[in-house]
Amino acid sequence: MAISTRFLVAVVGAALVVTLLATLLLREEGAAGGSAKKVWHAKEFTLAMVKPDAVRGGHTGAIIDRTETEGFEIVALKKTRLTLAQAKVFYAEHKDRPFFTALTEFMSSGPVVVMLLSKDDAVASWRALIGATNPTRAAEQTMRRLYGLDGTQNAVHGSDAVASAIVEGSFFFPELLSSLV
Ligand code: IDP
Ligand code: MG
Repeated sequence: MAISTRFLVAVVGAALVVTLLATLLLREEGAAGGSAKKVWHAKEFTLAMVKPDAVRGGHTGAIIDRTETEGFEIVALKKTRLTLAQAKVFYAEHKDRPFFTALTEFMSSGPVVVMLLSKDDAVASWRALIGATNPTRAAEQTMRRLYGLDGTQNAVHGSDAVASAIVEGSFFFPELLSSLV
């Protein structure tokens, strides 16, 4: 009898934990008036960076302000300076591109401000907010259009996928790796 009581308590306890998790992780999804369904949901992360040109230009404060206004939570933030070797690791995917030397020299030319950001759909929404890679082709009011100088010195970085955000997030904030995956 004692065992079955303990079993019952364990089952009820487990059910409560599952219900609590579901409340935190499930949200309604579906058009207004349409058939809404519950889907599993966890906030997404992205790695954002104020590049050396924008730090030098005094735009860090405006970029952070806009970041919060647009609903991103700043999970972690630091100002640091990449060595040339670190810039080469960070941009390793571009190592065979003609602009690799200019890019890595630029990225190690002065301090950067890196931010780990969280929001629903963080990767895509940050990319939309910063705009196209080349500031002259970026939409009005995007960060790159506002603050970018040219195709290399384009003011801001943003991860291009959730998988990249995890790699880049752990590059700058290795202590937070467990909260990213
Ligand atoms: P992204 O930053 O928009 O993701 P990527 O293609 O990943 O763009 O390129 C990384 C960075 O390399 C760019 O942000 C920019 O600083 C630089 N870059 C990209 N394409 C060119 C180019 O054609 N000429 C010079 N620099 C470039
Ligand atoms: Mg990229």
